[in-house]
Amino acid sequence: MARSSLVVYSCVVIFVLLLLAFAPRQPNQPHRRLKLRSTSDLSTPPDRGRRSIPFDPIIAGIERSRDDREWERSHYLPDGHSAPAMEPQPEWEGFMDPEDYINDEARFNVTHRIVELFPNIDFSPADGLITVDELTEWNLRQVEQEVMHHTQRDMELHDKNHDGFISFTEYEPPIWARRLHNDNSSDKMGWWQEEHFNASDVDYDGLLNLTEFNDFLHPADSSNPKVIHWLAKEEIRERDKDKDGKLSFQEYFNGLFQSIRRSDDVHSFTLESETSAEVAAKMLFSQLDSDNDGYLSKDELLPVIGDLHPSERYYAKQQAEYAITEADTDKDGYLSMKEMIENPYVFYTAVYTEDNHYDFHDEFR
Ligand SMILES: *[C@@H]1O[C@H](CO)[C@@H](O)[C@H](O)[C@H]1NC(C)=O
Ligand SMILES: *[C@@H]1O[C@H](CO)[C@@H](O)[C@H](O)[C@H]1NC(C)=O
Ligand SMILES: *[C@@H]1O[C@H](CO)[C@@H](O)[C@H](O)[C@H]1NC(C)=O
Ligand SMILES: *[C@@H]1O[C@H](CO)[C@@H](O)[C@H](O)[C@H]1NC(C)=O
Ligand SMILES: [Ca+2]
Ligand SMILES: [Ca+2]
Repeated sequence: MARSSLVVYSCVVIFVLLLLAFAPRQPNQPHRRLKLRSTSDLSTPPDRGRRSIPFDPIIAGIERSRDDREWERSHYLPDGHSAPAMEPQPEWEGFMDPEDYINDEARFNVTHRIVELFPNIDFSPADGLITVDELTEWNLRQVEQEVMHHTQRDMELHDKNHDGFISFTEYEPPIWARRLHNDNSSDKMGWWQEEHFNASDVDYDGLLNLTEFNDFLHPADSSNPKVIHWLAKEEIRERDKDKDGKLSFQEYFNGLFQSIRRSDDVHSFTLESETSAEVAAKMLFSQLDSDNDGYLSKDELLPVIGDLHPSERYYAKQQAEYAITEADTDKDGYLSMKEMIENPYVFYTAVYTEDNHYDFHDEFR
C-alpha cells in the first residue's frame, strides 16, 4: 500500500517536473536573468551563426570590452600595441562579472533604460510610436558600430607594418578560405583574392584604409559600386559551368535562384511543385534579362545582389519586424513606450538564429 502510493506520488512529481520543463515559454516571464551574447567566432565563414543585434548600447559596450579582452588573450600583439582603451571607466567595470551588473536591477533598471533610449529610436517622426523603419535604423546603427569595431581589430591583426593600411601581401585570408584557394580546380573561390582586394580599393593606391578594409570584409554592406560589381561577377563565376561569362537559364536555376532570399518570397510557389518552381524562376529570369538575349550578365545580376548576400540592413529589418510582432500588444503595428516597458525581454534577451527563427534565452540561475 505504502509502496504503491509512493510510486503514484513519484509519478506525479515526475509528471509535474516534465510539465515545468516543457511548459510554453513566456516572453513576459518576470525575473528572467539577462545574458550577454556569446563571443562570436571570427574564424567561421560569414553568415553562419549570426548573433542578434544588441538593442542597448550599454550591453553592447560590455560585450565589446569582454570580446576585446578575449581577443587580446588569443592574439599576439607585437611591440606593446594594445587594444585602444575604453572611454571613461563605465560603472559596470567595478563588477567581477558584468552579467551581474546588468542583472542588478537597482543599477541596471531595464524600465529606466527603455525610457532613456526611446526618444533616440523614435525620431522620424518623434510621435511617441516606434515604426519598423525607426527600429530598423536603430538596429542598423548598433550593428554598424559593432562591425566597424571588429574591422578595426582585424586591421590591427593584418597591418603588419602598422602604417594604418592593409596591402594585399599583408592580408592573410582566413584559414577556411585558404583551404579553398589551394584547391587546383579552375573554379577557385574568388573571395579574399587580389581581384576582391582591388575592387575594395576605391582610390587604386594599392592599400586599404579602414573604410576600404571594412568594404573588403563586408562587400554586401559596401556603398562602393566596384565592390558590388565584383560580387556580381563572383556570382557568375561560381555558377558559370560552360565558362562563357554569363548565366544560361539552367546555370541560374541550378543554384543561384535557390539562393535568392527576399521578403516578397520568390520561392512561395516552389514548395508546391517542381513545375511551378520553374515558372517562378522563369518569371524572375525574364525580369532580370533586360536585353532579352536569354542570358544573365554581371550587370543584369545587380538587382538581386542584395537578395543573394543579405546586408546588415536586411537583418536589422528582420529583427525589428520580429520585435514589433512580439511586443505590439494592441496590434496597431507600432511600439509605444508602454508596450516596450511591458515586454522588455523581447529587446533584452532575444537571440537571433538563422532564417527568421528566434529563440529566447531561458536560463534561470
Ligand atoms: C525600476 O524602475 C521602475 C520604474 O521607476 C520601478 O518601478 C522599479 O521598482 C525599479 N526596479 C528596481 C529593482 O529598482
Ligand atoms: C596543385 O598544383 C600544384 C602545382 O601546379 C601542385 O604542386 C599541387 O600538388 C596541386 N595540388 C593538388 C591538391 O592537386
Ligand atoms: C590589382 O591592382 C594592382 C595595381 O594596384 C595590379 O598590379 C594587379 O594586377 C591587380 N590585380 C588584379 C587581379 O586585378
Ligand atoms: C579611405 O579612403 C577613401 C577613399 O580615398 C575615403 O573616402 C575614406 O574616407 C577613407 N577612410 C578613412 C577612415 O580614412
Ligand atoms: Ca554560361
Ligand atoms: Ca502598438
